[in-house]
Amino acid sequence: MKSCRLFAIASAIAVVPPALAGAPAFSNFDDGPQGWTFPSGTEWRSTGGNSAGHLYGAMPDEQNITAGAFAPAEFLGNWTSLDGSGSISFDYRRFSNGETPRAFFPLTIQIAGPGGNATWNGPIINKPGDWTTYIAPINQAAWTLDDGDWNELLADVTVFYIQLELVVNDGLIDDTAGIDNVSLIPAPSAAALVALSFLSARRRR
Ligand SMILES: [Ca+2]
Ligand SMILES: [Ca+2]
Repeated sequence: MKSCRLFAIASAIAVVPPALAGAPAFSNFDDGPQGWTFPSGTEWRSTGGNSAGHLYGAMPDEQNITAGAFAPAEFLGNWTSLDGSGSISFDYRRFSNGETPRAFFPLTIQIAGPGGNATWNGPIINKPGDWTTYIAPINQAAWTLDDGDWNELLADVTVFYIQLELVVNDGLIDDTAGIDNVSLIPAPSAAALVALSFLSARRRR
């Protein structure tokens, strides 16, 4: 009887989709890559982030636009409850543009799953600067649906990718960039709430 119950519990656990269901996920990379995976050209560094560890990309010309990082399972799964209210927050820093930058791509996040795939583009960063926090709201208007259906995509997100390399170089010296503090936030971000309260305060005047 006991083993039957255990089996039932184990079966129930096995069919629970991987992660999320509205829970926040966060990576600060302070003690390692924290489950993120990346192609050559990207690496974990224990210092230099915002703060401590971060994911760092050093991208030679031959690898133009290939460095980036894939989120672990805790960021994946059913994003339906985030639609319209959740957001992705991450810190990005361009350390250097490398040799002879020829073109700059905007900040890029891609999500994909059985239901389709979509791309979020942020601002174009064309010069080195400090760590800056960027927010990608999770609503269809903020994304380009490259394939499939937005609702079906959010129902099962199996890929969440942040592009690190955004400079096309004509020279051989690497452009370098980093990401830190990636979070998936169920409710509007603190920054968005501050902006909203500021706007409503202005409106009240
Ligand atoms: Ca960090
Ligand atoms: Ca490059």
